[in-house]
Amino acid sequence: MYSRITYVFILLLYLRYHAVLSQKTMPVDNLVQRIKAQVSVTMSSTSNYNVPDTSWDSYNAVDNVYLGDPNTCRCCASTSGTEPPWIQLDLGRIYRVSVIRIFGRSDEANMDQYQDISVYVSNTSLTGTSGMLIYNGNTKNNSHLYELHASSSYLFRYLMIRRSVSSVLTICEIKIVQDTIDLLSLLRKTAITSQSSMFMDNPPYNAIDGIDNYDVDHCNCCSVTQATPSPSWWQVDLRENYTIYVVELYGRSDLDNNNQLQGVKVYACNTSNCSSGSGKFLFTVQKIVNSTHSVHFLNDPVVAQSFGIRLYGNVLTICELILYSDDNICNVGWFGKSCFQRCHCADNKVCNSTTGECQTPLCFPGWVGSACNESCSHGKFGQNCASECHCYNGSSCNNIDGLCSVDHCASGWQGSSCSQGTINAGKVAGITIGGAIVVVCFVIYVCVFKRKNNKGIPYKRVDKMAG
Ligand SMILES: [Ca+2]
Ligand SMILES: [Ca+2]
Repeated sequence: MYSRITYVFILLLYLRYHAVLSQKTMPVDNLVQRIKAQVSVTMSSTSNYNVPDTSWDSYNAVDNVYLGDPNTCRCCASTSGTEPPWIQLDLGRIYRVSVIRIFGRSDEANMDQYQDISVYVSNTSLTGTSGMLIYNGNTKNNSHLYELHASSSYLFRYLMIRRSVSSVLTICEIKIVQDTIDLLSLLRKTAITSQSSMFMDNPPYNAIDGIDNYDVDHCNCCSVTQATPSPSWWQVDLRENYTIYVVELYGRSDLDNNNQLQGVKVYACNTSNCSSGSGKFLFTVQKIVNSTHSVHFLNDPVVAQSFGIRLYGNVLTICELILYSDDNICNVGWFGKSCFQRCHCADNKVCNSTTGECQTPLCFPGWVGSACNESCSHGKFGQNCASECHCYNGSSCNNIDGLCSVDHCASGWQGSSCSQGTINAGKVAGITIGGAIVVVCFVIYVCVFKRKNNKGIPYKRVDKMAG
């Protein structure tokens, strides 16, 4: 009986822990069209074939038309063929991207104009040799489409498609699927939540605790207000501005009471307070999908510091608010502006995008600090920098494995990290000589003692013979 209770308890603990650590992402299609005003396209040259009846302008690669005969549709970008060609897309700032789709010509007779390409991405403007290579080869199965999927995310501002030999490059469209991440999962420790009143023990923080459970009566994971004063409100202050693309709002899972979320109005503010209905109105929750939640893709991404949710004449129950953003959201191991700073968190999860603080306070060996970005001090290495290296002449050692930067250890130390003590050669010689003297003295003493005893034996023998 007890073991079954223990098992259930451990299972519940696991589910709760797992829910807290899960990281939600939301793909948003198509970034290029949504930010078109900021996008620019350049090419190594522009074809003049059949111009002006058609157009091969670089802008055709982002005109949102990608099927049809390019000789008449005026929807493809093409180079002249006199140089190793390239086309470059500048998104205006760094974005987090999950999928890149590159469309070639729809007429197979000219497939060679978009085969054998290399795709590079970068945070800085690309030239003929720079950037990170993310694809090299041909389209699959003679398709007119390249579809590149990131294993985690691509993070870049510039994208360049190149061919290595002088030839024509024709690209009919470039589409980009933006990858956004659950912003509050990174800000739980710093965001400030509040609400108009509290029903029983259901505090405002429960609406951002990351727990995938909407059973308000049992999970202790939803925020709940009283019905009065009206309107009921809940708000979160992110403490700085972020760009939000999608809002996902979860209410309670029991059907009878999902009116505690329906009809709520959601606002975004650029100050710390968003509870009064001021700021930018985003949407009203009209109906609850799957009885528990409501998802809103914002047509125009909103830049805001705080979000407020208001409901008139009823209890307001929010089991979870998820804000999807890609602002300054770095890949695992990076943080800071443009994601140029490293964090070395042992949990292998993203660190705080601003401060670098790890979600779990444990660093990889060789690193310490809340962002795990401080290398061990001179002479220290390993987990928590708790080990010491003793390299020759006070030389430094590697902060991770303790390997010395020179071949030799300081006197008295050995091992690859010079952290194992050894016995000094002079001491060894002293101990050896000292030991030898002791042995010699012992031998002499034994000999003298024996000779002395031997002199008395005849008397004893005499005594025995006499007996
Ligand atoms: Ca096009
Ligand atoms: Ca919750």
